[in-house]
Amino acid sequence: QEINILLNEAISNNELSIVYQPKVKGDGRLVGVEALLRWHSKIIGIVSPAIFIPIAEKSGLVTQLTLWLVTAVCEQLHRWQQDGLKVVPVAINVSGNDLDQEYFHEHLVNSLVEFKISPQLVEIELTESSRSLDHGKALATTRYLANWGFCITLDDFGIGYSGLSKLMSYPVKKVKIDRQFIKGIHKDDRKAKVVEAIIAMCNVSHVEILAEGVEEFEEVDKLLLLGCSNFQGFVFSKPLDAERTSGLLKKQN
Ligand code: G
Ligand code: G
Ligand code: NA
Ligand code: MN
Repeated sequence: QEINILLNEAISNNELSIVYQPKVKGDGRLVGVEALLRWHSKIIGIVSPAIFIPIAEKSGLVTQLTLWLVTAVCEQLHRWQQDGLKVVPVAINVSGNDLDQEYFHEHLVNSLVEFKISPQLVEIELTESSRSLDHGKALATTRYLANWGFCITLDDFGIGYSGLSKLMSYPVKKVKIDRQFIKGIHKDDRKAKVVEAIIAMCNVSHVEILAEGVEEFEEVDKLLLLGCSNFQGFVFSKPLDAERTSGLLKKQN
């Protein structure tokens, strides 16, 4: 496909960038950020990751993108630390496809070592890709990364094929409840009940919860009542470029 050919050159053409979306407590205190890819193609303009990530997952190109992002994030953390900023953990999205690759975890660890970044500063958000997977290998890679000290987080929890089984068998520290369950939760009793059940389940296994896609303060209030205390969404902040993220880090110092 044409997009694949262009995407293949995006890295060498310097067309990729990263934005960071804050993760916060109910009072707005910053607890982390999620790194999100942006692609500005010189030929077809801005392309949303919602379009190009699924294509890259099908072609296998996604792992090149992930590894580029990992290196760029480690470089950024290194710069922030050199500037004397108090950094927060940066989450990266890792697709099932990445876990399938032979040397993925070694590349990840090598980037950390190269830039002298503590693994505690990198959170791995596992997203479910549609491609069929080698489950044994994915589990082994995830365990390897957890042993290195990376925080393992289940992304988009509640809408995937294997969320519950991963919650039980993977070394999971955190769960991000999919925004589908969050939107309008303050006026939808069924959503509230489902989220309450997810929270109860996570409490049993000492897994931390974050609500994603929070767009209204009424949702925040409801979620706080239900026992969720970590949030990400437009009501707090959109994804920010590196410079604005630096500004945010300075403010919390
Ligand atoms: O940032 P935005 O809402 O436009 O992202 C759209 C989708 O693309 C989301 O599902 C997000 O998780 C995904 N996405 C963004 N950046 C990355 C990335 O670096 N890797 C992967 N695998 N997915 C990403
Ligand atoms: O799938 P993932 O959780 O990685 O999705 C991250 C994407 O969600 C980002 O691209 C971001 O733009 C988008 N996003 C972040 N906050 C909100 C929100 O409050 N509402 C909606 N609709 N999308 C959001
Ligand atoms: Na994510
Ligand atoms: Mn998500």
